[in-house]
Amino acid sequence: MRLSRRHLLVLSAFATSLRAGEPVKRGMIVRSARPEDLEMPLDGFRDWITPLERFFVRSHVYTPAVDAAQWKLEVGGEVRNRLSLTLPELQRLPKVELPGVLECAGNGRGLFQPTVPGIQWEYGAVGNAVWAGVRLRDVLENAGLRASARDILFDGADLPIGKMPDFRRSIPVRKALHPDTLLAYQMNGRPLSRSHGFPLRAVVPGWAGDCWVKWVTSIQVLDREYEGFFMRTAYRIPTYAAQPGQAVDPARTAPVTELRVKSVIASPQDGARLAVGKPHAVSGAAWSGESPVDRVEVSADGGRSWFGAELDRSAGTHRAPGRYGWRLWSTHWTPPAPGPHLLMARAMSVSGAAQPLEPAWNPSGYLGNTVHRVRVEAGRAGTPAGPPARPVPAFPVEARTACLGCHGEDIIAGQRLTRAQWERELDKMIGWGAPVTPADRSALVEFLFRHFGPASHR
Ligand code: HEC
Ligand SMILES: Nc1nc2c(c(=O)[nH]1)N[C@H]1C(S)=C(S)[C@@H](COP(=O)(O)O)O[C@H]1N2
Ligand SMILES: [Mo]
Repeated sequence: MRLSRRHLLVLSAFATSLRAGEPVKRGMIVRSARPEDLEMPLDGFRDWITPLERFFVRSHVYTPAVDAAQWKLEVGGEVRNRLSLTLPELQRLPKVELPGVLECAGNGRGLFQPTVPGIQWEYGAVGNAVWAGVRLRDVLENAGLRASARDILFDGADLPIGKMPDFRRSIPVRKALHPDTLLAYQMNGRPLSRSHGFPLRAVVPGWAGDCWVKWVTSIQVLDREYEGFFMRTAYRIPTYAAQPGQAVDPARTAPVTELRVKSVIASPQDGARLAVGKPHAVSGAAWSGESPVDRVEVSADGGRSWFGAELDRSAGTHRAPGRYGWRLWSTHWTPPAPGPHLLMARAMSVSGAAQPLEPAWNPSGYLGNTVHRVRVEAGRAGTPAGPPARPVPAFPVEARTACLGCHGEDIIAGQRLTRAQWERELDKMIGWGAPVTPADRSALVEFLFRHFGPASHR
């Protein structure tokens, strides 16, 4: 057999990733190929521990390749002793292991109505892994916090693209000193992969993924909250009930912190055909920030009545879920009559929080936890016809020149935005360095709005 040069390149790239022990992601929903934003499909909610091959990826910029031999963790700011630690030095501290849910603050954004800009995640920007590393507290105690210490700022080895701000985030000292807050070097028993933050990442159990900084190289102890873009502008939610579709008052917003109670139905999936009069398994996963999941209930009648699901009975649950791992749940439901049926699942936490039936809207699409609804069809033969996938239209030359220098069409084609939202998106991208000429701007907005407007479906 003769192989072309292209084949050899592909094979050698594959061999390199195998040698480096990088898991090859399989069957993921690609929201953006580069930067890498990959979503886990719904059947991932059948696994108690999400395999690395299926774990979602959310990276604002390109994945850095960190050389572990050169790598150091610098600790400074409001401390008595500055530290500079190699990986083996860090690993001399006691090793701690815990299962925990990592969920992107924007998970569920793609379900928001009115639609909002950003990666259009539906359900799977979340996973449950076993994290292992050292307590952040142990590192901070070695450095010696000064009385002025308020927030802990993480920076990673990733570099901004164009003129975008660097991804840096801070968490309050109270959360940083919690014994379950880690600097992890392992995920599911293996060294962190490149996509997930090799060689070191923050693990902030119960808090949204944006706090879980990857590729950490620097920890600065601040006497205040960090004031960069990813604290002051991004990752903020209104502290009051926002009006759907309306701008919020920036003065009345706060950083996203704790995750909300949530459950997702893994099986059956939307459009499934179920036999009438036979019991069918209904199952999924549930999690809930810092307060554990108390129970999960299922409704098959539009929410008029609810019945309890069993926790942790599903196959694959071999160990205690811990305080921050998700819980697999399952129950059975027998379709009483032919026709369409609506299945819903809602989780409640020990603290008394319940998943809402009606969505709570916010302009950046954060912390969406509306009750998951699955439409099934009882008693009819044949395979369901899903909506045909719409092909991505050809980008005109001005869009290719202005927009495809840093990322592909995918991140753009996933959006469903109004003209005003596209105008704001263009301002943001121009600020980051997109070469949009004033003469081309209105044609560009028209193109984007016509193909990727609020009513477009993909
Ligand atoms: C200088 C590099 C650069 C150029 C040029 C650029 N973008 Fe982006 N864009 C980015 C980066 C980086 C991201 C990912 C940001 C993130 O994940 O936080 C992004 C994300 C996006 C998103 C997702 C939503 C968001 O705000 O994160 C949209 C939509 C988008 N770009 C549209 C465009 C359009 C339209 C153009 C052309 C006018 C364009 N981009 C040109 C760098 C660029
Ligand atoms: N340095 C750095 N850390 C980061 C990010 C990033 O872009 N750069 N993305 C954050 C966000 S928004 C999320 S949701 C999680 C995703 O982690 P994962 O890719 O391992 O699933 O990493 C966080 N840590
Ligand atoms: Mo995120």
